[in-house]
Formats: sequence, structure tokens, C-alpha cells
Amino acid sequence: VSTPELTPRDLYNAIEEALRERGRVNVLIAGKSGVGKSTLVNAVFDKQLATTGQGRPVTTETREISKEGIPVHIFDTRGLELGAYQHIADELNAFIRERNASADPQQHIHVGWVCVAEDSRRLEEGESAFIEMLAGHMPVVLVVTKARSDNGLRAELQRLAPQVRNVVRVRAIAEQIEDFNLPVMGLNDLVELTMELVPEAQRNAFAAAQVIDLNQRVARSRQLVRLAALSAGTVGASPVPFSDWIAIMPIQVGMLAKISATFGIDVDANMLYTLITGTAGGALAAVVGKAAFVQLIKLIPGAGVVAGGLMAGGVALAVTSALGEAYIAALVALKQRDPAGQPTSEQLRDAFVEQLQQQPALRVEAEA
Ligand SMILES: Nc1nc2c(ncn2[C@@H]2O[C@H](COP(=O)(O)OP(=O)(O)OP(=O)(O)O)[C@@H](O)[C@H]2O)c(=O)[nH]1
Ligand SMILES: [Mg+2]
Repeated sequence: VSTPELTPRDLYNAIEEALRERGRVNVLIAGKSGVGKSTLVNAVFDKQLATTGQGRPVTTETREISKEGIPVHIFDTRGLELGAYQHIADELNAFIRERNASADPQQHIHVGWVCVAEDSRRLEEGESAFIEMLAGHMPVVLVVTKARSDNGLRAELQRLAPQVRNVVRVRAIAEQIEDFNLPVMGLNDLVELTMELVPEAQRNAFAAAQVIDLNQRVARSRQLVRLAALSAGTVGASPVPFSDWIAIMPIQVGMLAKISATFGIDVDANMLYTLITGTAGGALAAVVGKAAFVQLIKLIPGAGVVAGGLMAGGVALAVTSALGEAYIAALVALKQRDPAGQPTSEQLRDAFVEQLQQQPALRVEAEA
């Protein structure tokens, strides 16, 4: 029993209500050519936005369809045609992967609608495989299009495609068969069901985007570390072994400042200077202090008293690099604990010290 049809206005209000605080929802519609994907998109938006037709495949490439004021975007796709089935499925898979690789969760595809025409009375192997692929990315609704008579097909599809969240029968355009008027049906059900899946889909997208976002920040930060380590190495290669520790400090403070900014963490110069000089905590001073420096020089093969001045360049590079890596690891740990939060200077120091102790290049003090 389907619910009585609401007016398009009601539909929009319901969508808006459901989405007010959730941002945009991206729906991907897929299925064999001619099952009525584009027609369904038009029916949902109550407007001719997508080209439809009979005879030959109509939609030739993925099109993002949206309507002013509605935060739902539907990606109408090229039909899975006989002969090019796998090719098109792979293309769609690549498209989804690309969208879902964005650090912005609003760009991800959140929900999938896989369409099967009711008259086909079949779920083919290719369609099952496609559903399985899609369900690996997002919640999927199986849409039975051009609904006329169910005859147990819906239940059968539910059994055949256990990965889908629901099977919904729709009729996107009214039909007259003999003396019977078959009105548009199922659109509300489909939209309502989809909206129920949105919080979960958005959460997934948000979590995935956060990981991507974090990875991107790490990659950018690593680049900063490489640059800083190189300049520290150059400065450190000057022939005065220990005065250069002072000389490379500004490079290291600058590096930490830039990494902080990359992670969107507010730190002031004092906080960073304290982190580097270690006056905030004895543990830090012990780890990166001069004692460790001396030990490091001893550890480097071929380094002796004479080579000391020269090797300091390599040491400065190694220490700066280790400092940077430890700082990145600390920020990742803090972000994973509290993605939106700003760490206090104590939290920052504790996380940093913890990571410093795990850096092989800096572990000399403890082992010596
Ligand atoms: N009777 C009836 N016909 C429909 C319905 N939905 C779609 N059609 C018809 O089916 C034909 C194909 O519809 P499209 O929406 O173009 O199909 P499509 O899935 O987008 O096809 P491709 O773009 O080729 O992949 C058109 O002639 C539509 O009018 C429906 O609910 N009832
Ligand atoms: Mg189409």
C-alpha cells in the first residue's frame, strides 16, 4: 500500500526540512538503458531537466541535475547497455571513487538508486554485481521503475539483492492501459526512504572525507618538513658544531608554525618556541637537547671529532626531519581524538613529546 501522493510543494518542503542542517545530498541513479532513470529524475524534480526517450540509449554521460532551492543533486548516468555493461560499470565506479576522494564530504556521492524495470521481471547477474559494487560505497535503494503489477517481484528482488536498503516501486509518468488510469506513484516513498538514509550516508562521507583531509594535510606537511630539513642541513653544515643548534631553531619554529597552519591549529610563536627549546617540559629538553646531539654525531658512521663540523649538517637535517615528523604525528593523533577541537598548549606538548620518543633519530638519548 503506497502513501497518497503529496503535491510537489509538500515534497520540497519535506526535503528542505530533512536537509536543513545536513547540507547537500548527492544521489547517483544507475541502471540499464531505457529503464526510466532520466524520467524518474524529472518526476522527482517535477521539471523536465533530463532528456528522455525511447528507441536508442539517450543519456550518454553522467549529468549532475539539480533544481534551485533543493539541496538534492541527482547524478543521472549513462545506461548500462548490453555489450558495454562492464565498461560502463567500471566508468561509474571510477566516477564514484573520484568524487568520494574529495576532502569535502559535500562532493561525495551519498546514496545510490539502482533502477530495474518491473516488466523485465529479472535481476541479472551484471545488475547484482553492480549493486554489490555500489553498496560498497554507499547505501543503495533498488528502484523498480514503470511499475504496473508487482506479482511478488519486489519480495523476490529483496531476496536477490540483500545489500540494498529497500526496494521501492515507482511510476514516474501516469499511464492509461485500456480503461485503467495508472497515476504517478512511489515518488514520495522513494524520497522519504532516501532521506532516512541521508544521516548515515552523510556521516560516512564526513568520516571518509576527514581521513582524506587528514592525509592531504599530512602530505602537505611532509613537504614542509623536507624543505625545512634541507635548509637546516645547509645551515648546520657550517663548521661551528654547536652554535648552529641556535641557528636552525628559527627554521624549526617556522616549520612547526607552517605545519600547525596546515592542520588548522592556532599556535603562537611563544608556544612553538617553548616546544622547540623544551623549556615547557624536561622530557623534551632531554630528547632533543645537546646531549642527544652529541650522541647522534657519534652514531653516524664515519663521524669523528674532525668530521664533527661537517656531520652537523646531516644531524641538523635528521633532527629537523624527526621533529617535523613527530609534530605531524602528534597533530594527527590530536585531530583523530577531536577533529574540530583546538588543542591546549599542554595537550600539544604531551602529544609532541609522546611522538618524539618514538622517532628513531631522536631515541639516542634513551639508548645511550
Ligand atoms: N509508461 C511508463 N514509461 C516510462 C516510465 N518511466 C520511463 N518511461 C519511458 O521509458 C523510456 C525511457 O526512459 P528514459 O528516462 O529515457 O530512460 P533512461 O533510463 O534514462 O535511459 P538511458 O538514458 O538510455 O539510459 C521513455 O520513453 C520514457 O517515457 C514510467 O514510469 N512509465
Ligand atoms: Mg537517461
